[in-house]
Amino acid sequence: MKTYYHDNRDDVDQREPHFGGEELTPDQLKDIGVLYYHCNDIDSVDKIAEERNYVSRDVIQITPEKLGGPEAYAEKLRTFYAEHLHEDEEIRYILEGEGYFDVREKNDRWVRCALETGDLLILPAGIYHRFTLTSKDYVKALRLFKEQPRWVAINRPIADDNPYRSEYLTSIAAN
Ligand code: KMT
Ligand code: NI
Repeated sequence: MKTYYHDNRDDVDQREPHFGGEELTPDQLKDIGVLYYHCNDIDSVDKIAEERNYVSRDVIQITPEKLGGPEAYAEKLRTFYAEHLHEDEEIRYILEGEGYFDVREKNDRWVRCALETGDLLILPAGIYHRFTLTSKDYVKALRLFKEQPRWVAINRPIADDNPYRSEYLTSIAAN
């Protein structure tokens, strides 16, 4: 995985790299509660799932064909790319293909996490983020979840008042 500041250019397709010129270290990610692992096999994923009490999982495959054509695909891309948060951790393990998760750092700048096969990313509850596929338009990812996942995306700014947002901000305040 590569992690860097987003260039914030909105005249360029969201699926392009948007490299802003400055990379971040895993420690800088950890400071905002984002964890990253590279798992070469499913056993290492199972271990993380077990440690964090994830009991269920499913596989999501995103391509224009799977979604029923370019228009439905474009609509899906827009939905994923709306800035939002969840009341649960979001864990994604890339089985095939690529994707970008953008997360907000402390000064509200976008940080782009470029994920490839074998990358596993954990986003804490309450962090503002968004997702896009890359120009390859293909990703197959494993989603881990607990019994009753609170996966509803709550968009910004409605989520500003969400208790999980406050809790998250408190958790990273000392870093
Ligand atoms: C999300 O919550 O944005 C997603 O699940 C994106 C697809 S998983 C790589
Ligand atoms: Ni999300």
